[in-house]
Amino acid sequence: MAMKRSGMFALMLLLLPACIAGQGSVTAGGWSTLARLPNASQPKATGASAGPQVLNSPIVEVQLGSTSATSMFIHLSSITAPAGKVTFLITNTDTMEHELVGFATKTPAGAYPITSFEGEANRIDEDAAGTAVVDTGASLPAGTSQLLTVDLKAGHVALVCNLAGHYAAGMHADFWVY
Ligand SMILES: [Cu+2]
Repeated sequence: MAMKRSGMFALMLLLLPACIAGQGSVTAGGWSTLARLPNASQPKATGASAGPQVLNSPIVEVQLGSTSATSMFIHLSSITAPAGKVTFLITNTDTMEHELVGFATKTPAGAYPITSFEGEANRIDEDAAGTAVVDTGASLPAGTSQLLTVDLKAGHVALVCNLAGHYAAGMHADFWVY
């Protein structure tokens, strides 16, 4: 009995790399006792059981960061997306916190007056900026990422980081939904 158990354990260890690789199933290796029916088709490479999950919405990669204390950026992998669900993969590449907020508005992202918000100077007034359609909520700590899927209507979105001083340092980007 003890021998059999250790044998099973060894077998599981052997199988482990195949599981980690995640490509296909172990039965595809040919040592399964189940015979494949002649007309059985290969499983389609879609769906949850076929490796990494595929997001159906288009993905826009967003990089938040800075090159100096007064020069900060929002970089986008695409400045457009079709209307509907859009997933933003937001990465804070910096050593400080950043956030991402997007307003549905005709105002160009860089054209907001810098006033104050929530009692803090050197921010734009989010209450007057338009409807918030993108919002990371809390700030992203340095070196972290966040996936954010939102449903967007056609039009212009002004993306900003509105932590004090960050908008003035350049953290604004225009985005268009068509
Ligand atoms: Cu910022």
